[in-house]
Amino acid sequence: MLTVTDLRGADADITAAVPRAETDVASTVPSVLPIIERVRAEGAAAVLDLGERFDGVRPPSLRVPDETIRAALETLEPAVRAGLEESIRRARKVHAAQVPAGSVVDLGEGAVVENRWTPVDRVGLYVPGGRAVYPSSVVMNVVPAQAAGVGSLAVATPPQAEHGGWPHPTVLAACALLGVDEVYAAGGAQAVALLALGLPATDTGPAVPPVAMVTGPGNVFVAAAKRALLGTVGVDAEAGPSEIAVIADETARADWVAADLISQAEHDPLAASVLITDSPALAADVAAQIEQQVPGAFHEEQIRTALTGRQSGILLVRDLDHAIEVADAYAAEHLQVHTREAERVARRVRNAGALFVGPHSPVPLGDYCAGSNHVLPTSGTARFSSGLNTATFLRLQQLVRYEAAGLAEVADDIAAVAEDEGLPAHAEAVRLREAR
Ligand code: HSO
Ligand code: ZN
Repeated sequence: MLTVTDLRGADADITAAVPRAETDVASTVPSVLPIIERVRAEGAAAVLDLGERFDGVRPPSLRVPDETIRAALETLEPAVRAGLEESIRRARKVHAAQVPAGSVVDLGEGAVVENRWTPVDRVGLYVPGGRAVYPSSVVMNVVPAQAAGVGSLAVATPPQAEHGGWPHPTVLAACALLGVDEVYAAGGAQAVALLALGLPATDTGPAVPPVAMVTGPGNVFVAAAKRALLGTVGVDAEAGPSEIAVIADETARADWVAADLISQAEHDPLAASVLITDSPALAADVAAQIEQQVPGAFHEEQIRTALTGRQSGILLVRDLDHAIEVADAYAAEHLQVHTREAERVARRVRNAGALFVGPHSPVPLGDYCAGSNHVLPTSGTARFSSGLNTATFLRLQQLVRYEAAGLAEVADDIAAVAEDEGLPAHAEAVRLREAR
């Protein structure tokens, strides 16, 4: 199923060997603009009408009542509840450890600059409800926001015909476990507009204050709406299809590597699964294992499409140094390392959303219960960005506190540069204070 590309030759082009799937968000932006304008003009009625049109059901009310959220938690299967609770517990520990300390820097007598981290006031989280319903993603978005100290959190998630127009009950239950009680039955571009623009109070419902940031995965319409509203609100990165790369040598277990590659292919026909190995024998074993494991899989067709797509494949490399070079060029969302001295190899990799070290740290562990976050940079963006984390929801503010002596110390420096920039009023504002 997986195409083999031999990169062992001296003239092999690594960059060309790591092709990727692409979704075209830009061309979808024009189609979401009228939706955003309708929500701005008509408020809740527009969101409900659009839900009826796009999700096939009109929710009984836009805001999901507390009793509905509570009922969803009460009917949640105990094993799923326990799994989500463990996921939350571990994620809370890891994300609490990410809160930056801030600092006070003394630059001389009467000259202090403080670096202070301040949480965003209010965040809107989009939770998809179509092909993929992921309560685990509710955890991964809410936990860092709460760890950052975000005071107000609203969730929007599509109404579902099979649940009487309310959102998916496991998503509601996850909200309840996380202590989120403001949930709207809204999906797609209209949900992003609702969160970003807010709603005025009407006779049918109270006002919805606009959020400062919208985060969370979604389809191309959600991504386009976030792009269109960027600036009005802050947004997180656009999540592309899932990606897994595995660096493996001949010590790796082919059946485990194959299972890990299949696991992420199950997400999406455009998902990417890439094996990077210096062992032709392992490559052959993994390919054979895939042929054995895929038939009969629950998402067989989707997995086949993903594994045979041009975004997936086996890359044969000369040695582990070369493997690291290829992994860095690819900059996978998830990178597993199954080699001798796996940790030493992993520490040398620079570009990856998250690294999974050794045979007992498979990506599904990180998807649910490692404590790490599963919202990670895709499509090579790990070269310059991070996964969702506590700092995503924090702003760095600087408090500048200079006294007369501190200002006097740099007054001439300011004046010289300000005059040079042709901005004498800048110089004057400082000199005035010296003239006392
Ligand atoms: N692997 C996905 C996250 C996820 N997996 C959610 C299972 N549920 C992110 O790339
Ligand atoms: Zn996954």
